[in-house]
Amino acid sequence: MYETEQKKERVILVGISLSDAEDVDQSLDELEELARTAGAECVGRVIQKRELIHPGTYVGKGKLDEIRDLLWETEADGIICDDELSPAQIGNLKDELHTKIMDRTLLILDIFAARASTNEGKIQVELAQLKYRQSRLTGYGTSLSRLGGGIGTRGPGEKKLEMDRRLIKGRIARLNRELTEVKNHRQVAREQRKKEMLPVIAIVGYTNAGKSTLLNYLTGAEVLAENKLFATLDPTTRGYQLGSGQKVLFTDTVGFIRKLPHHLIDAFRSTLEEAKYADLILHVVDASNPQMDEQMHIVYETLRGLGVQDKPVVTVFNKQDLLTEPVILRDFQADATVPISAATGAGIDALESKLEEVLRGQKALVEYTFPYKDAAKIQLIRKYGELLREEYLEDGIAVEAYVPVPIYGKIFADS
Ligand SMILES: Nc1nc2c(ncn2[C@@H]2O[C@H](COP(=O)(O)OP(=O)(O)OP(=O)(O)O)[C@@H](O)[C@H]2O)c(=O)[nH]1
Ligand SMILES: [Mg+2]
Repeated sequence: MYETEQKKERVILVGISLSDAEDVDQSLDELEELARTAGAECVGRVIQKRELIHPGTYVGKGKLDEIRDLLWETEADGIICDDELSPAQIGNLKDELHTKIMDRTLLILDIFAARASTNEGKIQVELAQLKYRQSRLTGYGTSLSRLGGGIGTRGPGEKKLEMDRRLIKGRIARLNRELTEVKNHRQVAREQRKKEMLPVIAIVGYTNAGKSTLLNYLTGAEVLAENKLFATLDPTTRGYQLGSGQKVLFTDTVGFIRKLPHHLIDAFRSTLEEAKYADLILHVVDASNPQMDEQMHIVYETLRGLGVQDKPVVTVFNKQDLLTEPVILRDFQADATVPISAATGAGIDALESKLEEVLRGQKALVEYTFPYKDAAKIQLIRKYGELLREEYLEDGIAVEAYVPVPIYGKIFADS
């Protein structure tokens, strides 16, 4: 994903095991994947069991010696800690280890910087990066231009972030203004969609679960789907007609990950909040991933953090084609679950029926005989709802249909 005009950075991963050891291994596997995505090579791992993260140096004194030796042995260029470091921790680690100090947040910001393609995405990433850096310049020296290359120096659109502390404040203010404008646009677009009365289905899930692949399969959208973390940053919305004729809008958006940096959540709030305005959440789970349960948990936690609650959820257990042995597929937080493969199309019909069923639950059932003069109302039902039965009787047209609640109100407003 990056031009490798410079040699790959060699890094050592450092993690803290606060509770069980298995957890930290999984987290470091993911950190390694992130590092690889950012173009670095992992040459070692150091894990420390501690009750608390060391407030001064992240790890304890003994571990610092171990890291120092490993740095020397492997000739690594730096370390990446699995949690976000405080400015003081960065400074102290730098003094102790004399190497480049990075953390999970920096890594994720770096990947986002390379991924952002729309104007909105670029503004959001740069804003998150500057906020992260603003308080940490001491760890790097006073100017970012002394950083050299590699992880942590990339800006959106391959622009290098070279900026002085004094300039950062002004730049942040400007980006904030631009972002407000973009948010207004997004709001207008949302209003427009609302007018169309189409149910909106937000596709959410852990990064790399197959969200974009599913959107592409369903709607023929050409969203980049890649076996890389955070392939999608910008929301894409596409119309689609479910089997029953019900038209819907699908929105694909940025994936979630554990310890998603709060700078990013803040900056990307308007993007992430797409789910908040949806009528239904389509939760995509990579059922072939051994960490599936943990990932589902993180998705729900993140949704809660964004204030997305009390919405109907349909969970798809994706990548069924990769399962060699039966796996228990359960999601107690979902209204329905469907096993699918977005790659082969298996289970997609069942998914559509489930979506219809759940959407129908949000609609009002109309069972009514309309006088012939009200034929226009039946047009309305046909356009926005799902007409189940229509019978031309002597005294009018007998109709049985599901319609969105606002349309229901319209139909019966004056009868
Ligand atoms: N075998 C198999 N691979 C799949 C399936 N669905 C998705 N993939 C692969 O999984 C990888 C990730 O898919 P994406 O659609 O990019 O995942 P995403 O959830 O959009 O990921 P981000 O945008 O990074 O959050 C790609 O390499 C897909 O080809 C599936 O059903 N079976
Ligand atoms: Mg995607």
